[in-house]
Amino acid sequence: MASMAVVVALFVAAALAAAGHGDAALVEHTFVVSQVKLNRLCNDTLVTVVNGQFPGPTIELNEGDSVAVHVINKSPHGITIHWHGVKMQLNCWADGAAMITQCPIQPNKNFTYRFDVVGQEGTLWWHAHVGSLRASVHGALIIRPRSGASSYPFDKPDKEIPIVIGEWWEMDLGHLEKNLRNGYMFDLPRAATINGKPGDLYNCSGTVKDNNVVNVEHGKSYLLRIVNAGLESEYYLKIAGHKFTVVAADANYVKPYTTDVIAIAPGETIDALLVADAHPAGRYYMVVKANQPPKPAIQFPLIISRGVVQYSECPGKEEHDTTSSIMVPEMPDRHDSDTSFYFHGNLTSLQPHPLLRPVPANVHEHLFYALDSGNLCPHGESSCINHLGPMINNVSFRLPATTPLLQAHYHGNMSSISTLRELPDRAPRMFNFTKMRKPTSRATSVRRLRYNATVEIVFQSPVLADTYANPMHLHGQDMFVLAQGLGRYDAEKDVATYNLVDPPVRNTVLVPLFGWAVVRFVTKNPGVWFLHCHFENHSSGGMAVAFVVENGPTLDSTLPPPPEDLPSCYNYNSRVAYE
Ligand SMILES: *[C@@H]1O[C@H](CO)[C@@H](O)[C@H](O)[C@H]1NC(C)=O
Ligand SMILES: *[C@@H]1O[C@H](CO)[C@@H](O)[C@H](O)[C@H]1NC(C)=O
Ligand SMILES: *[C@@H]1O[C@H](CO)[C@@H](O)[C@H](O)[C@H]1NC(C)=O
Ligand SMILES: *[C@@H]1O[C@H](CO)[C@@H](O)[C@H](O)[C@H]1NC(C)=O
Ligand SMILES: *[C@@H]1O[C@H](CO)[C@@H](O)[C@H](O)[C@H]1NC(C)=O
Ligand SMILES: *[C@@H]1O[C@H](CO)[C@@H](O)[C@H](O)[C@H]1NC(C)=O
Ligand SMILES: *[C@@H]1O[C@H](CO)[C@@H](O)[C@H](O)[C@H]1NC(C)=O
Ligand SMILES: *[C@@H]1O[C@H](CO)[C@@H](O)[C@H](O)[C@H]1NC(C)=O
Ligand SMILES: *[C@@H]1O[C@H](CO)[C@@H](O)[C@H](O)[C@H]1NC(C)=O
Ligand SMILES: [Cu+2]
Repeated sequence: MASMAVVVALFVAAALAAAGHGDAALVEHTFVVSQVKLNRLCNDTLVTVVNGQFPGPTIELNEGDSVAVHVINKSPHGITIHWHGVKMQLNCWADGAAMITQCPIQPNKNFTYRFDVVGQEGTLWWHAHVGSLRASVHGALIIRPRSGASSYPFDKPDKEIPIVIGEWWEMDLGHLEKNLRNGYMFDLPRAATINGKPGDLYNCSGTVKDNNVVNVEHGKSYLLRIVNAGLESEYYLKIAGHKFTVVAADANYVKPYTTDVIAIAPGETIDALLVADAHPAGRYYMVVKANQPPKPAIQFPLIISRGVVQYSECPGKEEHDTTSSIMVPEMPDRHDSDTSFYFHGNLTSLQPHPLLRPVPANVHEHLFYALDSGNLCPHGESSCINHLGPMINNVSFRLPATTPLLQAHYHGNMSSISTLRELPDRAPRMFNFTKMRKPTSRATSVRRLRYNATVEIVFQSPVLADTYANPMHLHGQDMFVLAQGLGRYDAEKDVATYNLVDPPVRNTVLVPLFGWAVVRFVTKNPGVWFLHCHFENHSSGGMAVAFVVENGPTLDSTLPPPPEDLPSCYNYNSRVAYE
């Protein structure tokens, strides 16, 4: 086990006990970030984690609560923590995106993130937002209604169970990030994990201790709070002999949707009810299987993990017969992208609900973002074939080297960032986003947006082979996902398919493989908000842009000054541009 002796100073304030009182509470945690050796797959691997745990601690709170997380960095890396999906109204400083909103917390330093969670209910998560460290520095963030679980818009479950899907990397994550930034994209995790466990399909495993075990009682219902914290794969999740009723996605309620398979891309979360109604003597595998693009995309070994669902009250049996067979679900094919397309297409928001707003009608900014990868190689394709630069509209994003964008923006000297460039609103004229490896270039691309503007973005994935779906994640606000489709977006006919009545509301939109998706949001939150693909592969490489949202006319639409102890960038040089 962990060689470290960290005092896990964790206390959750009155919030949890006080369910039903409706008073806002302060929820406080201490996150000690350090490197520990964890044993998986017959191997001790040095990993960076919070409080010695993989995945890290779950934060639980009620809507309206305030959160204070004291991050103490005992690791050798610069650290930031991003509160994925939390809206951070007028609190961009706490968003935790390295070099976008803050400098990393240096080794042996500490910083306290303070934020309120308002107007959101469901499952979100937190993760490191620097380099590729989020692979092991992450955990769930659970928001219950202010008056407790009794005001869920669905039958109160008997129990709630976080299911954090992750990936186990045996390589140094700093090295991984360096490779990705330099356009080398062929590193792979050793295994997928469910709540940190790779399951029994791998060598050096094969016993119950390698499986995540969910114990259920017959007839009871369970709310699975599912997070995909993996770096590189969308996953299909199934439990043999059981169905799910999806009730929320990205901490927004959806109309109950019954399915036997869940598709979840990196950055997405799903809340799903599971009723334990199968034969209680049986045992059932819970499987997560990576959904991978078809040939001619490079074919990787299958990334899969499984856990077990078992019934604790098994009539006529004292204990489960560990040799009895466990029922295996029939999984979608690894190249099946239709199941994901339909799963995403079938989600609609739960209307009416007090937390849901109507879709804004008048669009002020029409953006068309072509997602692709170009060739960053300065001397032509043949000399450095692996220099892929993921990009939006022919600009591959690079972080500013010394001053975080938000700091520069706040002080009115954005122009001091020499790599800054305004991202064009559409792809270049001749850009047909069908063929990879056209030349591209790097810049700190930003798009300025005025306060209270309605923004519509059409995201277009490449339509020819050897590409990926792209889960695009927006910080600081949720997006209405109006439509998705295959092939090239065609305004003439596709506008007619927009769902302006009950579209799902998400912080991450999966732009389908060979297809497009359209989102809308209103800029009500001044600051600098990162928009990026949540495949680490693509985000480290540059499929990203920063939205600079101006202040509004009033004090309550103006970004307050930064916290006094916001980390400074002194000596931060781990990010060396390769050009
Ligand atoms: C956090 O840093 C401050 C300033 O360096 C220091 O005074 C304080 O003791 C530190 N707290 C912890 C818990 O390390
Ligand atoms: C253990 O991990 C190291 C990298 O940390 C790797 O080189 C080695 O092959 C692994 N050993 C096994 C048995 O998987
Ligand atoms: C990373 O992305 C590139 C470009 O889309 C793709 O060619 C490559 O196969 C991906 N690698 C991994 C490990 O996902
Ligand atoms: C397990 O080990 C065997 C024998 O060493 C090897 O052939 C096989 O590929 C390994 N399987 C996995 C999933 O690593
Ligand atoms: C919903 O899913 C079904 C199959 O599961 C599919 O036929 C249908 O097209 C989907 N609806 C949308 C809007 O994607
Ligand atoms: C930006 O402005 C701030 C405040 O005026 C100043 O401290 C800082 O040096 C400036 N940075 C650059 C790069 O000009
Ligand atoms: C896309 O561009 C490539 C090269 O730039 C060209 O060969 C191809 O014909 C174009 N495809 C379409 C559909 O325009
Ligand atoms: C994309 O950017 C590169 C580098 O600036 C440039 O050479 C190329 O012409 C651009 N592509 C298009 C289609 O405009
Ligand atoms: C935001 O814009 C809408 C119209 O798009 C307007 O009705 C509303 O009053 C504006 N709100 C603020 C705070 O400016
Ligand atoms: Cu992507």
